[in-house]
Amino acid sequence: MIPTVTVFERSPDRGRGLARDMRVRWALEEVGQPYNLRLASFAALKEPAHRVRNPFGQIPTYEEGDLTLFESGAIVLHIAERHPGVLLPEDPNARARAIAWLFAALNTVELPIVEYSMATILERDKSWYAERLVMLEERCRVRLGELSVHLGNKEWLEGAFSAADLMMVTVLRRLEGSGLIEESPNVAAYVARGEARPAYKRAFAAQREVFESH
Ligand SMILES: N[C@@H](CCC(=O)N[C@@H](CS)C(=O)NCC(=O)O)C(=O)O
Repeated sequence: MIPTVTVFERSPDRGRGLARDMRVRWALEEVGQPYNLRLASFAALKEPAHRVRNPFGQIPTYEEGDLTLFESGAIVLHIAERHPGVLLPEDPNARARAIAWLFAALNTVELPIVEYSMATILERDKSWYAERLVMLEERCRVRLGELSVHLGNKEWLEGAFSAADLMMVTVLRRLEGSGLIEESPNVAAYVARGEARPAYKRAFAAQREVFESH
């Protein structure tokens, strides 16, 4: 069954692949699963028809037969579980650790990154912006430093490339242009390794194509 993914009709990131549908597209490309798109405007996301798919009126959503999912983490985990051994290790303990890292990407690393990036978009005109930015940058730096120590010379977070890396790389990419990633060369190299994967490139090109044709 071909799943359908809801994505922005005109992504506010202007095709830079920072919207959260990129994770889902990338996961689908890694497992070789074709998908259909449902393009939505910001207004359409807030309509009751979409809130049935996602109560919070956001992208991405994922429909596959009787199953409708929201939350990019849940969708990526679902795709990974549907394709054993591709995006999650077969060994139960290694698999549990990869899932822990997937949660860490979303709950521990993405949190300060989203706060930082939202501030740079929405709070630039505030009198306290500069002071707050320093604090938010520092919070990101702490997490990046800790991630850098864990990564060390490893290629991926837990053995082979997994859904955890896919999620972590997309989370880290939200700092693009801030200069923060480059402060940790092994983290920068890790992001570059993710971006070099053929499945990533296909997903990136597909989301860019939607932006350019709208
Ligand atoms: N935690 C959610 C966050 C989803 C989210 O924030 N989506 C953004 C795009 S990346 C969105 O739809 N924004 C439009 C809005 O909130 O109106 C997930 O990971 O799926």
